[in-house]
Amino acid sequence: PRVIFSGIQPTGVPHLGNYLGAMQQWVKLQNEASANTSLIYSVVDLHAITVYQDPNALRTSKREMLAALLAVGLDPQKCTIFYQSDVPAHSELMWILSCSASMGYLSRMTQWKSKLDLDENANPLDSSTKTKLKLGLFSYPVLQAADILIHRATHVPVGHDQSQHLEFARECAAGFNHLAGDKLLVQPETLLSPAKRVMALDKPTNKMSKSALNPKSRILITDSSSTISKKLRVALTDSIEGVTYDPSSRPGVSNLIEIAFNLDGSNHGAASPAEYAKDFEGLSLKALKNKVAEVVDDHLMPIRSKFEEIIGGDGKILQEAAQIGAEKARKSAESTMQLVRHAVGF
Ligand code: AQP
Repeated sequence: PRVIFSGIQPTGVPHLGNYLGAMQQWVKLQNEASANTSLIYSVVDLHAITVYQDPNALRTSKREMLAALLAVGLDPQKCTIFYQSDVPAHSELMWILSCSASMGYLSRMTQWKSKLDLDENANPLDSSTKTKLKLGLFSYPVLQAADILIHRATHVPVGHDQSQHLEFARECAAGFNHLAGDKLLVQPETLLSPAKRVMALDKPTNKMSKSALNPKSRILITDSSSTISKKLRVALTDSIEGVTYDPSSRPGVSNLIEIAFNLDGSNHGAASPAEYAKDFEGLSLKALKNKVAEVVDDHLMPIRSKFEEIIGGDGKILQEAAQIGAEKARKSAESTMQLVRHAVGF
């Protein structure tokens, strides 16, 4: 059987990076799934609290994220969609994996460093680092490994920024299996999304991110037509004439082309962003931005109205989806945990 697992943090309304890097791919996998494939998608609230979240804001973000997953086309009957904290076994497996996970390996991870704005050589035991660095932020890749391994996932669709964590999850599975003397946990494969890295509009060398301070750095999947146009109008490009695709010398322009290509490339019969860009060669950058705004707005319009409908309703759709999801996820997790508990001697 093929088991697909992925997660998304409820840290705000998802943006085009989350959509192209994750959610669009999740829906595609759902629509193409055969009978022997199960799809499990989690709103990973335990991960969200690795940096402080206002409790009421977190509750709102969780509902918004679940609504967004339904709005983009995920179907709770076809997939298991659940809040991570509804399945305590994720935390239990994390603890068990922590007991054989290597501190050295976690020290080399880049995500905790970028969250704390530290350089890539930062060491968790440096005196300036260790007061700032919380244990949960340092060890969350172990929780991520538990999320994946507990459902015996065979494939994990993610953006490029998560590849390192997937490698670590495979290492955790191998380490546990070695101690257990058995192939109990499954080593998952990474399914890299075609839109590997959507960049920030204001700084196209950084990835588009929910937590970046500048709201104009990202397009939310709920943004109105006029907000989409405004954000694209001020997106950082360059002063070179005409439209060409060259990510290293023209990161801003190339990012816009990639965004439009990933939403609209198939309508143009283009196989790559470079080929897609040829259709816009003669345009000014202003006209390119208008074109991209149009493509983005056309694509997001139905998603946005579905989202408004779900969020504006009486909450039943969300409640029901969360309940069905939690039940299915608990069952899936429990079947692995019975084997794991026995293997460690409980
Ligand atoms: N810019 C991006 N390009 C492509 N994929 C992206 N993803 C995130 N940003 C981009 C993918 O979205 C999925 C869910 O990500 P997440 O919510 O777990 O958190 P993140 O990767 O940390 O994303 P953000 O938006 O930057 O959130 P904050 O600011 O809260 O940290 C993942 O599959 C990721 O690859």
